[in-house]
Amino acid sequence: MGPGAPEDGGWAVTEIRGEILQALRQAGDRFVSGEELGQRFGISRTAVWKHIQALQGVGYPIEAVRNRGYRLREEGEELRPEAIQAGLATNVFGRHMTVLETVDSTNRYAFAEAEGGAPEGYTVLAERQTAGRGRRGRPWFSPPGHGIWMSVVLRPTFPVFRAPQLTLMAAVSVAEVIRERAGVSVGIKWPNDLLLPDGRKVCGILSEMSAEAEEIRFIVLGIGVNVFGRVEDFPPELRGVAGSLAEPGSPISRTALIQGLLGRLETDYRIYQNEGFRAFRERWERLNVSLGRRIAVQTQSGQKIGWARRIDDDGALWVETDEGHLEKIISAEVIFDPGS
Ligand code: BT5
Repeated sequence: MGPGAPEDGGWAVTEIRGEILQALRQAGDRFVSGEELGQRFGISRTAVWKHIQALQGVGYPIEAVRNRGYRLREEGEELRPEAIQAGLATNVFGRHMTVLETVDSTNRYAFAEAEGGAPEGYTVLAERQTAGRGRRGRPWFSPPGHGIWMSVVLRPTFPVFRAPQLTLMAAVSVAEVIRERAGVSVGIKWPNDLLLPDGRKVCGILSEMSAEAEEIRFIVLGIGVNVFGRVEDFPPELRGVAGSLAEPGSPISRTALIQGLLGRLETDYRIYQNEGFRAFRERWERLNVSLGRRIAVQTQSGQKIGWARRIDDDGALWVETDEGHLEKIISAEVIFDPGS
């Protein structure tokens, strides 16, 4: 049991909602009473009802009937491979696909499948991740039904040193699709974050690579987008820094977003392979919220503070440091507006 508010019986919110869903699935057509669920998870019936409402809000078709309890109907906006593939305009991306109810990490799963020979474009999606990962071992919060937790296997022929640029390319593709299909003006924070207009992070991208010497065997491109969620749906440490595209219950279709993402990513990946990041630079500049900002960059060789000045054809960020040097940053953590 993880830490949590007392009314949640010590469970983390994301865990308990996943467990409630699982219990309803197992019950099939049968109604499960709030009392039974409450006893099972050590929480009150009111707390059960609160979680059910949250799940309904993100699209789970749960019937609630007085004196009988709850039942999960098997339709609605769950992620289903047939529905996603039916509207897919791609040749390879998403043509092989696994959609899981629960997984530790779609990146971990896709990586293992790629080692076993999964082809380029193979896509893994999950309704929830129990150990979603960010960079440097950081966790990625991935509650059931609230987002798009997706990984795509790539088998590029370009050299290892170009791999980080792929994340920048993906940020452009994802930002454009979100703007077009969800109508939210997200901006790109170099290198791998998409931010809402108020600065909260709504999407993170994590590419993980398997390489031998200078040759890439494969890359797993992992994308996490918070689609539905209110402030209180995030754990306390993420409130204020994380945000979602929409409130639960909003008429955004995750299926349509995924179709859009896979389509745009496939097209852009082809362009990138032929022309490199240069072909994306203008699109990146239009979407970026980093340039002109005062930033702190944490690189392997230490911290530097200064102004983000420009991005070059290789996707490197050029920073004018307070010492008066112009430095080229290829990989780093960036903090906006650091205190002095
Ligand atoms: C990232 O790492 O932003 C990359 C996240 C990639 C997640 C996807 S989901 C599908 C695929 N499978 C995986 O296992 N991962 C990928 P980073 O820049 O290190 O940011 C991590 C930090 O973002 C954490 O330390 C938190 O502060 C914050 N964070 C965690 N969960 C978040 C969320 N859902 N929304 C916004 N911020 C979050």
